[in-house]
This record gives sequence, C-alpha cells and structure tokens, in this order.
Amino acid sequence: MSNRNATVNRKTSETEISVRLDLDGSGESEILTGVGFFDHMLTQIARHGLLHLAVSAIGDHHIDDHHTVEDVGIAFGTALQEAIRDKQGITRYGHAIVPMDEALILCAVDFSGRGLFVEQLALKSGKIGTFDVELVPEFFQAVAANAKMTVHIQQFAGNNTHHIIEGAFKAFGRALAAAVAIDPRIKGIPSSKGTL
Ligand SMILES: [Mn+2]
Repeated sequence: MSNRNATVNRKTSETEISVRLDLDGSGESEILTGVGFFDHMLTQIARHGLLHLAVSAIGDHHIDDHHTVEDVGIAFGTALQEAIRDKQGITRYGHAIVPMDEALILCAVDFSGRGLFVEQLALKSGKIGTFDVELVPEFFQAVAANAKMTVHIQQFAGNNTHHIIEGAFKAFGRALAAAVAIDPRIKGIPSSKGTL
C-alpha cells in the first residue's frame, strides 16, 4: 500500500459501508455491494483509475438500491478526499473521452476543493438488471460532493444504456487516474492561490 490510502466505514440505519482505497494501485478491486451492475461499474473505476479499491456494502435492498448506491458514493468520495491528502504535487485536472461501442462519453475532473457535478447523459429511465439507471447521477453527485471535486460527464453519442453508463464510469476512472497522478515538476499545491 502507498501512503495515499484511506479507509472509510460508514454506518447508518439504512446502510453499512466499508471502503478501502489506495490511489497508487494497479487496478485491482474487491467489490460486493449487493447490486450486481453497480459492482461491475465500481470495478471499472478501480481498473481504469489504477486504484486498489475494496468496497463492501450491506443495504436496505428490500426498499430499493438507492440508499446503498448513494452511500457508497459518499464513502468512496470521502475516501478520495482523505487519500489525496493536501494535494501536494498532484496533476489536479484530468479528462478522458471513452468510446464504448456506439457510445462516446467525456469526463473531466478537477480536485478544486468544491464539490460540483454536472451531467449531460441521455439516460432513459429504467433498469439494468436490478439497477435503476436514475442512480447514476446520484452516485456521481455523492462522490463529487464528498471528494470536493468538480466532475463533468457529457455524452457525445450512444443508444444502449449499458454502454452509456459503462462509458461514463470508465471515463471517470481514467480522468481520476490522470488528476491524482503525481507530476514531479509540480512543486507544492497546483493552484495560484496556494491552496485547494
Ligand atoms: Mn458491461
């Protein structure tokens, strides 16, 4: 494990979440949230974000998956915020444009210190497996707010909902890997304000 790691345990009356994160991993993951498609998507973040990510969640799935997905977003975002430490030497910005068959998705991120999520995905409401596609923006909103990141996700093309969502998670992973990468030419914190 690198020193850029964090462990977050979060327990409420609705969910019990555990996240272990290392920013300097090599894409490995152990994910078990009880929501199959969501596990598949978190695996994409780990793989393409070059993280080492372990997520386990016990949630109130008898209601639906909303609390679990949102709370994993909160815990993962909190872990990102902790693991990035004081942001010394990080690239800060990252972006990726990822094709997933007919879908083409852009993600741009900034470790700005301000949590903001902006999204333009043409998602029809509905489900993939048991996963409600309306939970995609809920997840990224929770990550952005708790990691204090600016996250933009834009769709340029796509028809198949699975492809659009998977493209978004892969693009987020690649953008994240770029933004957290240490650039040896950056001295201190990459902001003219001196703080992020
Ligand atoms: Mn897939």
